[in-house]
Amino acid sequence: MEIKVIQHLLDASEKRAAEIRSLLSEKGVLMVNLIGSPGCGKTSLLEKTLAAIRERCRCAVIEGDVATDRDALRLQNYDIPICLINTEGACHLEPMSIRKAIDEIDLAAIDIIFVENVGNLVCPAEFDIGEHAKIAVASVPEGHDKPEKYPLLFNECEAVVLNKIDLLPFTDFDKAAFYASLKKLNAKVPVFETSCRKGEGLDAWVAWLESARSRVRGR
Ligand SMILES: Nc1nc2c(ncn2[C@@H]2O[C@H](COP(=O)(O)OP(=O)(O)O)[C@@H](O)[C@H]2O)c(=O)[nH]1
Ligand SMILES: [Mg+2]
Repeated sequence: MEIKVIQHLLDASEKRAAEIRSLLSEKGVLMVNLIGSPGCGKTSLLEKTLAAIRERCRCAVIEGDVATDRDALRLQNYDIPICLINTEGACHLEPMSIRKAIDEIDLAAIDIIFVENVGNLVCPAEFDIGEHAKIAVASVPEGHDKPEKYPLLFNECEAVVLNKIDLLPFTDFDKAAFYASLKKLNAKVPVFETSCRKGEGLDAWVAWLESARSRVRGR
């Protein structure tokens, strides 16, 4: 009996996520879901990406945070709609709160919605929030073994950002090992090596976003 109730909840969540995705697709709005550990550089990546793309694409951000509005405040100078979801302890975002945030955004005036999910490599990977693409954000100081240790995320994602490459000389990060384990999980996934600190590697990532946005628009 209990198992049935849990299944109903999951079905409702999946249904809601599918509704969000079809609404966004109908409006030609791409939604990407940035997932990575605390401190890997998700907000820094958003800062650099918005600076690079906002002249060409109209952007909005949904900020998922356990507590505080710190990340949302960091993005306020970009003059774009920002919806903050404080999960009050929950370790991931869910479609119900994403839907509420989306209903606050004028979709006709937006090309890309960026979601910064709660910093965590496990739960956010398990939940469909209606995004078109999950993006795994990894970073050099976390170590090269993260794809193997958190296979669901690296298996499900449409792109990987490997951030903090400026720190390669100071760590024992083994790029070959990182790519080898990623290949086993998700052979064709594109990887963008970036340094948000130095502003490196962002052009290819931004180009990928723009082509993903064109695909959603062309549907
Ligand atoms: N060295 C280095 N530090 C970075 C880079 N990107 C972000 N950081 C730093 O990493 C810390 C966490 O970044 P933040 O964007 O808040 O990560 P988030 O928790 O994933 O949103 C901050 O001190 C950033 O300045 C990078 O490419 N290189
Ligand atoms: Mg952040």
